[in-house]
Amino acid sequence: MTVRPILTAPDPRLQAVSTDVETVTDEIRTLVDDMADSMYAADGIGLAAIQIGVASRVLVIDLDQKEGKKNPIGYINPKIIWASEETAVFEEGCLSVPEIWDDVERPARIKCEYLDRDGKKQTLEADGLLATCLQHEMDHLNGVLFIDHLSRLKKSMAVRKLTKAKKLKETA
Ligand code: K2U
Ligand code: ZN
Repeated sequence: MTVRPILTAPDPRLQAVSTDVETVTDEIRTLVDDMADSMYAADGIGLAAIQIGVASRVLVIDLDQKEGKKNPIGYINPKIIWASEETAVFEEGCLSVPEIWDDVERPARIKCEYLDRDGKKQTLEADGLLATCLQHEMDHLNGVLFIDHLSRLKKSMAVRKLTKAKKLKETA
């Protein structure tokens, strides 16, 4: 059980483009476990490795957290292989963009290929919250935050709020 600190914007490390995992090793499985521990500690439902400062293409998502039951799924080297023309709008938030929530429009349905924690190739069809969360997390692997999808004005207001909050936290 290792909870690792979650980077918060503004932080240049969050703009890194993460690199593919060569081989799914015990080290990668420990990374997935640490990501899950860190996600649960922050009351999240998804987390990308870059959010704990590791620039590897690894995600963890758990939409099934009920009454203490945990079912974290690790997604290694995830790729979207198809996305619907139809879109859906969800109000998104992010553990790395505290206290900011806004609507983001994304493809409503996606097909995704990834390696599971045993290194086995998996294919997944997702819609609803899972489709949104997967796309949100895969944005992180490309150095993109959900506020990058907002209007210029909304993004600049968000960056100003985050910068002020970070300065206050650092001087407290
Ligand atoms: O990157 C993240 O922090 C993942 C989000 C999951 C998510 C974001 C947008 C749409 C669907 C899922 C967090 O784990 S969950 C949202 C959240 C944000 C701040 C505080 C608590 C929960
Ligand atoms: Zn996020």
